[in-house]
Amino acid sequence: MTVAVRHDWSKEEVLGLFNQPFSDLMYMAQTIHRQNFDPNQVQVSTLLSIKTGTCPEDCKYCPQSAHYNTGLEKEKLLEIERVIAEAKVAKENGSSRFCMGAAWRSPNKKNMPYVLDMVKEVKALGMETCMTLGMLTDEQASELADAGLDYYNHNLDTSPEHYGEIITTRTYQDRLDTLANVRSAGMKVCCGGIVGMGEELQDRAGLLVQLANLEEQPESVPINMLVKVKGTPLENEADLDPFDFLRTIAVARILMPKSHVRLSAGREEMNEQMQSMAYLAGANSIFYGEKLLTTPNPSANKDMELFDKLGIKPEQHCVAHEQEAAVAEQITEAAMDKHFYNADRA
Ligand code: SAM
Ligand code: DTB
Ligand code: SF4
Repeated sequence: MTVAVRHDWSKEEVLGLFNQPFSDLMYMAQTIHRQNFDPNQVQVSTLLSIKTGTCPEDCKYCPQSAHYNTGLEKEKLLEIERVIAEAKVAKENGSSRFCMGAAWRSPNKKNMPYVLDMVKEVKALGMETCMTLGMLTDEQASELADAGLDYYNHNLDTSPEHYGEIITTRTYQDRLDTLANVRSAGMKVCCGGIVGMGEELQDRAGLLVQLANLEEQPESVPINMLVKVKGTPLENEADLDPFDFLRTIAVARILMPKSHVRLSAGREEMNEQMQSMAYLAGANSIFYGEKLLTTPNPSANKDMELFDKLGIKPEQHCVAHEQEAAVAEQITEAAMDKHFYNADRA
């Protein structure tokens, strides 16, 4: 069944979705999820920080900002051999996508050749590649696309209204410009945000409206629960009510029916029941492996145990899907040709 993807959501409509009775919202999200995805498959990505700390930006949630003292051990751009070795381990452990993140405002001229080599080498292992390196010019986006980068992650983080409370060193429009450069270079977009940063329901709705109303919706939508890191300005932020988190996932699923919605940072603080509810709400992607960029994530064993309990299987690499789809198309075409050939002769 096809679901129309809308790009004209109003904040009022989206607030209406959020404010439904919980059971109705979950039912709606799960129905849409099943129309578009296998509900028992979850896409699995592994993250690696390829350059850690001393970032010039002032994102209030981030342990890597040079503006805050979080005691983080900083690290220069990793050697390519180390990146390949980590990607191999991720692949052996069942990850289909390898996401490399750097604590940069944007990549500079000197870094680009190293980063492009990383993309090529990881891709040669047969994995999907993703990077998050900060803002990109259209030229940088094209270089990454030419090297074979599949996804670029760049988050809007929150609503336009709440944004100024969280980051002052780059604007919302800067982020939209990078997303446009990524799109026009032909890469897939991974874009989402963080909840639990003291925002209002209006802001969670506002973020999702921005994402859903992009000219093309992001293929991947990470919903991060704030990881409160000591030393950051948000370290003492009040916990978001878990049901508000689940509602955010469900509304993301309804607004972006064809996107993978990622149950992203914050899983270390969530019990199995909470994570299961997030899958029920339509989340179908996770970061896998015991570290995100700098903070802990549940161990791979723990995730596999939960997958087993729930009957969830990791989604296979998309290249396999693309190949299957191509073969299916050839078979259909051959069958059609035969049909029309016979029909012509009849
Ligand atoms: N420096 C690049 C940039 O921000 O454009 C890329 C790396 S940055 C760490 C990637 C994303 O991680 C951020 O946009 C933010 O959404 C998420 N993130 C960072 N710190 C987080 C935290 N403490 N809790 C949840 N998400 C976080
Ligand atoms: C995203 O939305 N979340 C990931 C990824 N994209 C790069 C990062 C989460 C980082 C959490 C804090 C840390 O580990 O440093
Ligand atoms: Fe830098 Fe990215 Fe952290 Fe912001 S989120 S401080 S840009 S590493």
